[in-house]
Amino acid sequence: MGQHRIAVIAGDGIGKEVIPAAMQVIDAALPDSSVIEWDELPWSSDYYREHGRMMPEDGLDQLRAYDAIYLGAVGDPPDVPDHITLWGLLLPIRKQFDLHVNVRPVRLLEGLRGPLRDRGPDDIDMLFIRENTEGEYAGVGGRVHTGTEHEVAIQSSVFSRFNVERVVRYAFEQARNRRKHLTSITKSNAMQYGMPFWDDVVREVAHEYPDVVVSSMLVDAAAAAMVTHPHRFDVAVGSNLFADILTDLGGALMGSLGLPPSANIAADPSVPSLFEPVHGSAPDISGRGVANPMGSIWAGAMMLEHIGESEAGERVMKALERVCADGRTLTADLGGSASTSDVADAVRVALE
Ligand code: GGG
Repeated sequence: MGQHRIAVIAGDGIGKEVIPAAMQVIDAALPDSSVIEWDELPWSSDYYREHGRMMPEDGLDQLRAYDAIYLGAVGDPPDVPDHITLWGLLLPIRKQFDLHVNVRPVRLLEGLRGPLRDRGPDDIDMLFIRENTEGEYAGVGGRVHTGTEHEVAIQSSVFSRFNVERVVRYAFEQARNRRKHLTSITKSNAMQYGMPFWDDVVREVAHEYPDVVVSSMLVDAAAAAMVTHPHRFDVAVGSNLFADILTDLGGALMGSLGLPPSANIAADPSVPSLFEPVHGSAPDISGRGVANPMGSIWAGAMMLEHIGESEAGERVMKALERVCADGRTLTADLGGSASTSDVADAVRVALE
């Protein structure tokens, strides 16, 4: 039996391509392939078509026994509606396991060209801390009078003091270990209840971190500033929806949404955390072996660090950076013509 048991949910679309490729890189970075015992779980839209649900009824109980969860992507539109796939698999895991923060680095790696003129790796180096269990994705609401001209849909945001406080504190801790600047993403002008509350909590927690400079930015202004003044961002903390959107923009600034990773961290360390690329299932390119595995490889490096294999995690990250700096083995999203397996092989060779 391996020292670490990882539940693998490759999921849908390109998840089924990038995760197996990245698993080979992770195994190669460890002393031998028995350090991690991978359990591949077929939970996905295919599973839904067969069983009428995205995972078994006791799926969450099964996952609880693992040291971490490694997830690819969910989504198989238009066959299975997106809210079924997300609410049937990823969101219940985040909520049930109290994966309170979603850590998303936004870094332009050396050798890659982002879309911003005259901006290099020194300008684009941010860390997003996304609130991950409530906010706009709390799942509170409903639809009534469905199908009639009186139809109404309500989707409420939920911000609890307990949760916002710990997420904001987590972000301050990260800022303290980086360039000591925290941007809090808000929308307190238009969302007059939840967001002034968010701002209050940020102000209160800030007293514990006098060494960290805090700025508050409206989400729309933040989107513009990430493009016009990316170097102003060090750590940013935002609600579930705001940081979800801004980190896709972050992926674009990195040169491709195929690159950013994401670590969903459990508040209770005895519960498995979940690691995934930021990107979705990309049905438009799935099945062709051309998807970029770098987001999954990077997420794998974060997972190695989390499970106590920091040295292997650092090796994976360095190898990934070497492949980007070299620039010869890149997938089409980064301007190259390499396949998924070419890139994974190149990262494996760069480990040596
Ligand atoms: N990598 C998992 C995945 O499929 N992500 C796409 C997505 O829509 N995620 C929603 C979220 O992160 O809340």
